Amino acid sequence: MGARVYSKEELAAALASMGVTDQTDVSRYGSGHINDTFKVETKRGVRFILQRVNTDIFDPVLLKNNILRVTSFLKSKGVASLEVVGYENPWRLYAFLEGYTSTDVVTEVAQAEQVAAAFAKFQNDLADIPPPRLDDIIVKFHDTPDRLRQLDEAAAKDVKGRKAKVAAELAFVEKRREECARIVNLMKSGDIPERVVHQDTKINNVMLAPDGTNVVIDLDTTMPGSALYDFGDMVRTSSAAAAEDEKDLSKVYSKKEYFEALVKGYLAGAKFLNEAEKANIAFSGRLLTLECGIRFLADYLNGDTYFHTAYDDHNLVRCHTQFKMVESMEAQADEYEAIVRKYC
Ligand code: ADP
Ligand code: GN1
Ligand code: MG
Repeated sequence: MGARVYSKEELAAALASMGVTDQTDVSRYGSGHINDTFKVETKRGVRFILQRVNTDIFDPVLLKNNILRVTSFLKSKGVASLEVVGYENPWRLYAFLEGYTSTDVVTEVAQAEQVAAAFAKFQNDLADIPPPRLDDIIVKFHDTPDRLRQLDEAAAKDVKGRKAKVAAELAFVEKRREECARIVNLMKSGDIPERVVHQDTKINNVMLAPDGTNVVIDLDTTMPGSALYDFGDMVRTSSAAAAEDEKDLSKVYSKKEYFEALVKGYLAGAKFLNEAEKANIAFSGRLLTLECGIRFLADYLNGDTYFHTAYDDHNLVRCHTQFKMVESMEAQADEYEAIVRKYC
């Protein structure tokens, strides 16, 4: 889906509903695939992030409730997080995190360790959020077999006539179908516990501070799930040598030194993991990356209705990088298992 265009009046009305009338500039911001995000400059010199929640994907009422619960709980603990300045569905206004940067690819080893530490801390910080259980904002979000079912459905419908073009990609998935249920089965059996986790741990969902005190953002999918969803999805972008939409696949692979930094940073903070979780740390990277590739492929077949795209084959390009990452992790599986053992 290409970016929706908003009129100046529409943006001004949204801002006014949340008490801001002195904006000097409102411009598109960031590279998120889901919401519409704007940076707001004001006469006072204070900056904000204005966001229109994607209501095709989220139930805005449930989402607002979860976000307010999570952010206020973190605030009560003194944890640096997103600060909600206004929330008038489907719009919301966050304080601009000044002095932080955001990136789509890891550029140095230390960054990977810091990002992993930030997500381990996030899971620790939310472990004692008071009941009731947070809502399942997107049901079966990381249920990989269900993502396979959605891919099968998209291929069967083939609404855009794209299926013939992706025979190799579908065959790639087919070969790995069996292993897709491993984490959800371990959750069903109770071997892997449910925890409050982020579920969208890509590198640009962390704001990086020069001193490494990074802040986790994009809290929309913070809900009950497996800790491994977070670690696995982290490996997907934070061990990657190139961007998620790099077209030159020779540049795309999982970097062992970044993976090691992720394991080190995550395990130093995630002391709560049980044996079944630890045993599947390396596997989770492969699985969550495969799952994301499956989602890009399904969206491509569906005619690009879910993720924001900038050009026709954007989702297919993203699918290719994810599958290349999976192959790279498969080729290094023994080394990655050894790294996990070293830090466990
Ligand atoms: P999406 O759900 O579409 O991914 P995000 O909430 O992740 O949207 O926001 C998109 C991008 O906007 C982020 O990757 C980050 O670069 C930037 N961003 C979001 N919130 C803030 C904030 N409070 N301060 C500064 N930048 C932000
Ligand atoms: C989306 O919102 P964003 O861009 O941070 C998606 C993630 C995917 C990611 C792939 C709610 O994340 O699940 O892993 O794109 N978020 C949602 O880049 O579906
Ligand atoms: Mg995001």
